[in-house]
Amino acid sequence: MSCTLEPAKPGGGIQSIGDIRRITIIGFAIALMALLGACGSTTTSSQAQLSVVRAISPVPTDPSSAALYLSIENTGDAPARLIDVTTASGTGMLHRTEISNSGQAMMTMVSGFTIDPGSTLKMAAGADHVMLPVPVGLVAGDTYAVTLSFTGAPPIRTSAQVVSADQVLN
Ligand SMILES: [Cu+2]
Repeated sequence: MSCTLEPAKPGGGIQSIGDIRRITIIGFAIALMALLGACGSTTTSSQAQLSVVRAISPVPTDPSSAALYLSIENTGDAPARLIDVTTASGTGMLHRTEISNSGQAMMTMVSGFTIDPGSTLKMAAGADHVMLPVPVGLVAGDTYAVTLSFTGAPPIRTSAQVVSADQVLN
């Protein structure tokens, strides 16, 4: 959307040069207010509003890397895209699990997950997930910090809960 400056139309009844100057200034001020108002409303009316509903990780089987299942809700009116997940230990990879023609589950790396307005991105075992480096020695009940980066929304810092493996299956 673009902002257009409407030409100011000073009214009739101009009596002198002084009046013309004053009307021009007032007209400019009104046009400027209209411009700012129009631009302000276009930037605030359409944006993603994200909240992390759930962030769980099964106890890592590999000591320094874990799967992370996020649920992220978008209650805004514009889409956002999760493009990066990091921990203090490094950057994760966004994975999608696909079933091959031979019936095998295969993980493919993707560049992001789009979260449409009014929808929730629900990662799960055997579906969308994040694989990421985590602190060594995590046990059920621990938490670790993750930073989620998006296009279309500011980053979110949250904490992932480490749970027993059977708890991620439901
Ligand atoms: Cu994976």
